[in-house]
Amino acid sequence: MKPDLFEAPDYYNVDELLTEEHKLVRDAAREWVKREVSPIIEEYAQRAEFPKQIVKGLAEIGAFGPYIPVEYGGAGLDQISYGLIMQEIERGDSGVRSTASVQSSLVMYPIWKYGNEEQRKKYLPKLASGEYIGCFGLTEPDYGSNPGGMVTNFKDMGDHYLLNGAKMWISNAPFADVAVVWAKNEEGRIWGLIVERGMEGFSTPETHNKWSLRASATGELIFDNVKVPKENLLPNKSGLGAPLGCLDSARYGIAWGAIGAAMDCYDTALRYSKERIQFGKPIGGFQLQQKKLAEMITEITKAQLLTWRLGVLRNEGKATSAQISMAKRNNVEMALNIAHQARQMLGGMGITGEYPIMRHAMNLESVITYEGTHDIHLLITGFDITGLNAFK
Ligand code: TGC
Ligand code: FAD
Repeated sequence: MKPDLFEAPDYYNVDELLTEEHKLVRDAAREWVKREVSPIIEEYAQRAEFPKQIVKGLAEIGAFGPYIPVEYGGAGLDQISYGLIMQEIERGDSGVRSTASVQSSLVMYPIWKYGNEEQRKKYLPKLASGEYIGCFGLTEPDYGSNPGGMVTNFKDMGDHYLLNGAKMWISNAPFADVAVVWAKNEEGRIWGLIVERGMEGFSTPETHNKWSLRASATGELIFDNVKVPKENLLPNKSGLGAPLGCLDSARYGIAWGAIGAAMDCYDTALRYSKERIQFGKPIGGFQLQQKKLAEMITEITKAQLLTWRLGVLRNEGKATSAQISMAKRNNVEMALNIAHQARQMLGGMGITGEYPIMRHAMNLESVITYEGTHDIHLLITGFDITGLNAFK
């Protein structure tokens, strides 16, 4: 892969909207990605392997629990810093951002928000330092967009719960130490349970042959009469709103992350367009290529402003789920379109691992599907503005 010469576009001086702390956090993450992710990521993606050696670095830049309070090992940052970290990591690779998203928003967040003090103290510091890696089990083979239909269940056996069922498409599953699993009790109410690797009857087979998110490990969670200690139930929230609340945090991070992937594709295509000579001049001098670049920077700028504003609303505790949903949908589609356009601008070179564009494009095919598909997010906006539910 070519050396990482990334220069971040900032067409509307969005940097002026950031505090010194935001910029310090962002720049530290950017430097770390250049040093530790860019040189190795292509090789790991080609091998379909998660680079486990970067876990410690992810913890050091605050990517595990950016907004979790310091007393639990988190970085205690605000929502914009959290977003900027996700942007920089996904500039490197969506699969690496996935690992950070799952750890922070889907494992640490529910333990922090829905867990008790003992659970917080037991798990959060280890997750923040990367000593433990977590995963989040919501999706099932027959219940993806419609997680409320889940059939994974647990029974109260007096001194423990007995968990049965299966989850699929679970990021980090193959090597996770702990899983936050959503299951129904005997009354059909959804609760979160912390399941630990090593519990009898719990297995995590890896999902192979993915063309997308190859540097992120995906797998199943299989529960065959797993005895879960009663103290592992997250006691403070139940119902579908509990896992969906975690998704709000993760979707917000993805809205920022997608900008990172788009920036990398744009920056690569812009540089290439000035260097690649055809018909006696740089291809960037042709109107058709300029149209692509002009549209890319316009869309990135719009996404930056949308996401920054959403970050302010999140900091004020005012962002709605539907607002987050809009940003996730818009920014991921924007990034995927830019990846496709940028790939074309590199001609044949665009399909090779010499440049990051094809990897981003393939990764974004997962990002546009997980955390709610593009269509589900359109329906969430449709429901929000009309008050009419078109899901069912
Ligand atoms: P519905 O009846 O609308 O809602 C049930 C309850 O949940 C509440 N709620 C939310 N709460 C918090 N945040 C949200 N975003 C919420 N959306 C809804 C709602 O108020 C209600 O509460 P209550 O108290 O009235 O019971 O539920 P529904 O069954 O009609 O479904 C709605 C729908 C389709 C929007 C929802 O199921 C959905 O979002 N589906 C998409 C599924 C999804 O996103 N799955 C993601 C799995 S995790 C993942 O992909 C991780 S990838 C990570 C990585 O690698 O980076
Ligand atoms: P389906 O729900 O079967 O959808 C198929 C198609 O039908 C989609 O186009 C969808 O938009 C459309 N559709 C569905 N319902 C409607 C409707 N009402 N109206 C109109 N169209 C509709 N899940 C986890 O729990 N944890 C994870 O860590 C995790 N990581 C993932 C990692 C990867 C790489 C991938 C690909 C997925 C991951 N997922 C994870 C699962 C992901 O959230 C689901 O794939 C996603 O929610 C969609 O579910 P599905 O694949 O079953 O598609």
